Order: sequence, then structure tokens, then C-alpha cells
Amino acid sequence: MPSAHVDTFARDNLPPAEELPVFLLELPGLQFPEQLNCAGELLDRHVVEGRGERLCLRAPGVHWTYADLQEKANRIANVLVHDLGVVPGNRVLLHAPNTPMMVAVWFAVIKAGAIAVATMPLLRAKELKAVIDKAQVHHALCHASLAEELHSAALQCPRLRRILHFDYRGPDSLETLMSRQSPQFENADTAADDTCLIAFTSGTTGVPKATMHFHRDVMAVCACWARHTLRATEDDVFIGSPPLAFTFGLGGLVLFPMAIGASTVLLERAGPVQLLEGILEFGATVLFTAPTSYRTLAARGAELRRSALRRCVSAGEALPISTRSLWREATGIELIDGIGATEMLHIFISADESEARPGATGKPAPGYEARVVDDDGHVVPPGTVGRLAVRGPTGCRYLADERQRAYVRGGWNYTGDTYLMDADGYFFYQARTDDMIISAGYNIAGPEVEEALMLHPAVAECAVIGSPHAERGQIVRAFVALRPGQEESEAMVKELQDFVKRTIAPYKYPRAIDFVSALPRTQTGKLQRFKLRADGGTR
Ligand code: 3UK
Repeated sequence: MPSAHVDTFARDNLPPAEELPVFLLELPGLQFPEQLNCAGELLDRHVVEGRGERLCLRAPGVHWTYADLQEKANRIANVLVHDLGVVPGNRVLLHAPNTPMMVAVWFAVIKAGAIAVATMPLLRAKELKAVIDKAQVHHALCHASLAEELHSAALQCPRLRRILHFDYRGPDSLETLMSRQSPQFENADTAADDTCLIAFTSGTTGVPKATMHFHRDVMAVCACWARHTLRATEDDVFIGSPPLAFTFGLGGLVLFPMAIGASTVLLERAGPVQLLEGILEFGATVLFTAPTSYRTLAARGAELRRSALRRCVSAGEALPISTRSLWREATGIELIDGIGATEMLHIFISADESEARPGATGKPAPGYEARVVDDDGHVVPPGTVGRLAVRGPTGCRYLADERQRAYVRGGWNYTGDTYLMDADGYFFYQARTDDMIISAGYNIAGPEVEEALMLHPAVAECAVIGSPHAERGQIVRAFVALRPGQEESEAMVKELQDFVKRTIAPYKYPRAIDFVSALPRTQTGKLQRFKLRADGGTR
């Protein structure tokens, strides 16, 4: 396939062929042409087919049609090519909160055949530098409000030649350059297997990894889980909290709505309060957010019941049974749980409302296969806990990283999770592989104990880890944030311990309980158990 990449960095740094996962492309809808630019499919196609006047992006004070977005993206693509000298295959760093301009710059980069490297708004200079160095970035487009950290990073990154700022008025702004460029742009004629985005893992531990995804992969995730499980329509209005630099957010807030000509609401801040306001103000119908956010939002069930909301997707972390039922009771809506990963681009095991089973993530999404295996990679019988291995149209390609050999073995992607499959083929999340607690010879999955604790009315949030113990190897230690008005006392410790013993097998109860005001989380909302483990050891 003729690559459009003049700069061959991405292709040169792909894992060797024998370390790649198997890619399954048989499903109808996955037969992609050799030349494919996903921006053409997701954006230009709607204008060509006469849907240019349909609403595409909403934000406070912003109302862009597909034609509006196309015009902005084309002007920015011209700026990239003519003012900055970007050539196909170059990496362009994007640093912005979720705003319409962030979507426009994303499409501009893809249209130009370059590679979008989106970064979380909260990243500090040190983390931005790591991204710039790893992805060998020469150009950056940055939201004016986030300029400072990127500038300090740039001082230590001689490679970064140029930063343009947007969402501000100034003679040197991206908007000024855009106004001088043509609203027409001919997309780079990229190969379906040219890399179009590099996504960094959020990393609950260790050094972030850079994953590479092709134009074809972007279209594949739209054709699999989104088409078959989410089944949204062109009249749906999407909304959600994950940053667009997190592939959960990119898919849920840009790729999936635009694949079907629907519209999406972008919120710069998307805590539970802003989400609720956004849902009501913009009439959102499809919500993407994390389990903790559903837990908090459930308190506003009465308002949500009167809203247009109809489909709610939970991912990023295991969905506690208690959160699923809380949400159903509060809003009348059954959550769609789905496990996804940056390496896989999006969700690969899930269940829609009608198939959902409490405690189960679901079944492999159309196009994907999943199995539970032992340490040697052999499939274990149903009902046995083991490692999750998956394959499908998307899969792991780390950029120059030896951890590729740990994630992909024998053509399967190992997500680092332990799972159990029941006799009906439903997959039940247990824990991260390295979060299994081994206490006095028992294997205990932290999330199961968390689940039990969260059923207690006094508990707002909790996290369970194994902490070192002389006789037992490890003991189960819980960090608990109580609901307002509850007392952090010895009596409460005893109460919670007894409650867990009554709820699950007694040997799993937390022998130590620490009260905390909040739990440490990543910018993608994941619990950072390693931070608690570091604390837990010293107590
Ligand atoms: C965990 C889940 C249980 C699991 C992601 C949807 O989370 C995403 O990607 P990350 O690379 O993390 C991947 C890891 O997160 N996880 C995610 N969802 C679930 N565990 N139930 C779930 N529903 O450990 C997985 O290996 O940050 C999620 C779409 C795109 C994504 N990138």
C-alpha cells in the first residue's frame, strides 16, 4: 500500500512483525480501501453527501455544523502545511481542554496526513517533555490557557520548533493565520495503514507508553462496538467527561458521533455538576463517563429522569454492582459497561442494556475475540480466574518499546487484567494482574472487597490494596472515604469489617482500614493503587 508519509518515523518505529498482534478484519464493515484518510470518512463525507448544515459540535456559546467544522479544519490544515511546513508523517502535539477548536485541530492534523499526539490538559512540563521526546514532535498547537506548561517544556526540547496558540485573539494566534488561508483543502492520500494518532497510556504505574493507531483502526472502532453495541443514531446528542487525549473520550465524543452524522457537546470542565448542567442545557442523549462520576451524578436522578438522556456508557475502571443498581434506580437507565484500553484504541468487551448482567463487563464486542488463559497462555475452563487475552481489528503497537513483548504474546493482546468467563460466555473483571492480593495463601481481588464496602451506606469511595504483613505475606487494607456526616471511629472500622464479612467470604475482610478524605486518581479517573501501596507500607 502506498504510504503518504514523507516522514517515516512512525513506520520505522513499529514493533517488528513477529511481535504484532493478529488483526481480525473479516467482519463486514472492516474491508477498508487501501487508501483511506479517516478525516474524509468522519467529516468531509457528511458535507459531500449533503449533510453539511447538520449540527456537529456544541459548547457553551458555540454551534458548529459539519460544514463549519470542515471549513475550520481545512484552514488549519493549510496553516500546518503552508505556514509551518508540516509534511505527512510529522507528529503534531495537541494540548487543549475539550473544546470545538481541539476537534478542529485534530482533524486538521489528520487531513494533512500528519500524526495527532493529543495530551491531557493537566500534564506538567516534565510530562509534556517526555511526550515530545518520545514521539519526536516538531510542532504543537496549544490552547492559550495551557501555554505556560508547554512553554517550559519547550525550553528543554530543542526539537520542538513551533507552537501556535488558539482560542485567543492576537496577531500571532492560530485564528489569525487561519483567516489568511483557504477554506479548501485536499486531504493527504494516506494509506489505511498509515499511523494517524499516537496515544499515550495514562499509566497507573511506571513510564507512559506510546501506542500507534492507523486510519483503518479509527474506522474499525466505529464499525464494531459503536455500531453494534452503542447503536446511536444521527439524532443523538453525545456528551461526556473524558479528555479527547484519552481514547475513551476521542471515541465517545468525536469518532462515534461523527461516524453517524450525530452531534456532540464539548465541556472544558466536566465534573458531575457541569455534566448535569450540560445534559439539561443541550438535551444530551448519550453519556460517556467513569463509574465514580455515575455514582455522584446518581444523586441528581430526579432531574436526569426529566432529561433526554437515554444511553450511558461506563468505562475506564470496573463498574461496581452497587453503582450499576444505584444508576438504574436513580434514572431508570441500565448502564452499558465496556472495557477498553489505549492499546486497543477503544472498547472490546461490553454488553448493551438488554444483555447487561450485574458484575459482568459483558461479552466480546463484534469483531473481537477474548479468552481467559493461565500463565502459560493456555485457555482455562469457565469459572476459572486467569489473564485476559483479546484480539480483533485493533491491537497494540507500542512505539519503540520493549514492553510490546509483554503486551502481545502469540498474537493475543494481554491487557494486564485478570478475568473469569462464566459458562454463558460473560466476562467478569477480577483485578489488574498486579493488584491481586495474596493473603495467607488466599487470592483476593481488591475490587471485590471494594464492591462489598461500597454497599455500606456510610461509604462514599474506597480502595483496597494488599499491604505487606510478616505472617500473612499480605493483608487486605482498605482506604475509605466516608459520606459527609459519618464518623471516622474505631466503631466504624469494626462496623465496616463485620459488614464485609457478612457480604462476601469472611477471609476477604479488610484487616486494616484507613480513613481518607479522597483517593488518588490519574487524569483519566483511574485509582492509583500504587500510591496507596507506597503509603500503606509505611503505616
Ligand atoms: C481498565 C476497565 C474494568 C482495565 C479505555 C475505554 O480505560 C481505558 O484505557 P486505559 O489504557 O486503561 C485500560 C485498563 O483500564 N478498564 C477500563 N475499562 C474497564 N476495567 N472494567 C472496565 N469497564 O484495567 C484496562 O486494561 O486508560 C476505556 C475506551 C478506551 C480506553 N482507552
